[in-house]
Amino acid sequence: NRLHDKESSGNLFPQLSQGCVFQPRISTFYTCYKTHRKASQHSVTTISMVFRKLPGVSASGMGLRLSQKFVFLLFLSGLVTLCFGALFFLPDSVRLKRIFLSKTESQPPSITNEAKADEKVVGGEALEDLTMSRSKTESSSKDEKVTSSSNQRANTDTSFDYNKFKKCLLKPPLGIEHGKSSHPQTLHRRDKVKEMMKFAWDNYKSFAWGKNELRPLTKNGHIGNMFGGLRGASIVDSLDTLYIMGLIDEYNDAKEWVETSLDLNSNGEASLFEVNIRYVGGLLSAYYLTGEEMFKRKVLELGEKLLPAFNTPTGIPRGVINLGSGTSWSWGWASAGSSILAEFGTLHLEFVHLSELSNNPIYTEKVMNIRRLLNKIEKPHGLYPNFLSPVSGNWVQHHVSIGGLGDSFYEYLIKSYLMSDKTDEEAKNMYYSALEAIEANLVQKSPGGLTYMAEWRGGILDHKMGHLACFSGGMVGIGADDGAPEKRQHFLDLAAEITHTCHESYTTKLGPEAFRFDGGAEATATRLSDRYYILRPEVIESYMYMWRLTHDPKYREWGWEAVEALEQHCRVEAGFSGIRDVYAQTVSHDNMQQSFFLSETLKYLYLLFSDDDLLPLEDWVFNTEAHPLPVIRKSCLHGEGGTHDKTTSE
Ligand code: DMJ
Repeated sequence: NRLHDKESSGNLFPQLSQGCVFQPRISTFYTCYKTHRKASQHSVTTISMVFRKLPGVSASGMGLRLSQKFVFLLFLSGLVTLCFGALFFLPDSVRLKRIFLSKTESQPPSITNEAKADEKVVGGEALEDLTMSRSKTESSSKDEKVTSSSNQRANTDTSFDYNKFKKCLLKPPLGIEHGKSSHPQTLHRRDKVKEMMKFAWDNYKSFAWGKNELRPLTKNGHIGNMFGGLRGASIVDSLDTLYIMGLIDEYNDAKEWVETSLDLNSNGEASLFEVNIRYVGGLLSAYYLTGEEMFKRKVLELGEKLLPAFNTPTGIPRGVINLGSGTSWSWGWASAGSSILAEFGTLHLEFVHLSELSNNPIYTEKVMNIRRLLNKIEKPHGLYPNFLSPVSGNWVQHHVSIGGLGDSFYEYLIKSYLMSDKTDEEAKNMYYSALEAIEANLVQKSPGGLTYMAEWRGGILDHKMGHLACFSGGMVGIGADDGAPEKRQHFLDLAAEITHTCHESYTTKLGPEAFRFDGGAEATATRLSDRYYILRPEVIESYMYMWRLTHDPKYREWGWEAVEALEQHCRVEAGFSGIRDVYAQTVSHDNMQQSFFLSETLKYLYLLFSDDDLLPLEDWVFNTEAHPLPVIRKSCLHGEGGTHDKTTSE
């Protein structure tokens, strides 16, 4: 420790400091000392003066030799410790790691091989693999401060009254006739979307049953590394879509799989965000729509496993959690061990429902703590940057985006307000202030007259919009009504303009991952690497909301264009696949049927061609993976209430 101390080194090694830079590690210092030993007897004398301070070592030659052995042994043991420690930083797939650290093995070897094979495929997955690299900042559930006063274990009281909940809805969830339109063309289009869902599902079932996603070209399953060893992402993501489409045999198969095969005792490393939006969101929706107690049991069990991610000095969760051990860490690519706004800011809806179902406030406390910190912290120009330190609670970089890394945080502010039956004033205020800052700093008009949301890097605008940012048409739309009265029409116009811009980016009927508005570009991708389309829903999501809000027929027409393009470019023999270049004449498929295609893209299309009484927006709020969650009417749920008309369909 003394050698470590800069001040002592300055006093003790005045001469050595010229030939041998002081090193924090004793081994490095010793090597340096040996090199200089012969050249400088003076230094040796100085060193011996130092070792005289170590117990049992004299300044004599014998003492020096002993000290050399001592230091050498120290060096050796340090080396061994270092090598062993380095094992922790190797990927789980490395054999050495599996041999030495069998407890950290997260997947059986066969799965590891499969995941390895998966790495070769390009597209969205390249990012997925990259995202799983670790950052240096890691926490264990045992050694960091627990920020909640509640019991960390979510002791659950499962006495939630489902029948009462149903009575508190204003309308029947599936409408009078399952949202069936009386307009023949609309009905025909909706049937087509249902057929697409059945096709996507049947192929998943035939070739990838139980795996996370289908690889439609190679006709096999994909596991990936986002879900911590959990399986069946496409099944859990599809439950509600199958149910609302009336694909009841398929829904029953999915339900049976969840009951018998969804194993929550996995010990892998998961994205807290992805597990929350897909698994927690999917199971919650399935429970609320069907009343099956099994879904509630599963989701409460899973929710409890996510709690240790919040054990950080600020209570801001880290991005990755080991579902078995509760250890969490930040993404390797996130600067300085930071957490991502769109990840820790996209938990609110699901966690409030976990508290509702378990009658345990701990989940709400966790997300309210995040809210408190974000509300309090100083915001550059009123904007929320994408990276925040879970240790200091400060912003790490001033990069702001309504697309990737930021997107669903804003979405969850307005949806928290709507889901609270418009009682959560704090969420409302945060949303409208954020929107004001976004309008003042990010919303731009292109030379060609297109409205878009640019990205902001420390005050400098990047004139690009991601496909992900296209959800914002719908978001601004659903928030329009509750804004200041003089701004309502303005918000609706803004929502329509953004949706129009996103439609413009679909020049070939499907749009690229990112498009630009500089160098003469008008909503087009200028880089080859931005031209892929991975079956994302955001543009169609905005069509659906804008249809519900305005009933302008153009939104249904635009939705139909997308259906035709999906059929033409993405449908292959065994499912639907993303494509690598939306501008290419010859289509090249990425061999992935993303689970969000079943949960979001096809669900939003189906709703677009349904009447508004299928999942009415007065009663339901869609999470960011399109899983419908009911509005919580506290006074009704916990009082005498009940407005549901008994004559309605179930
Ligand atoms: C989905 O998993 C969610 O919509 C998420 O919020 C963002 N990206 C994908 C779909 O593009």
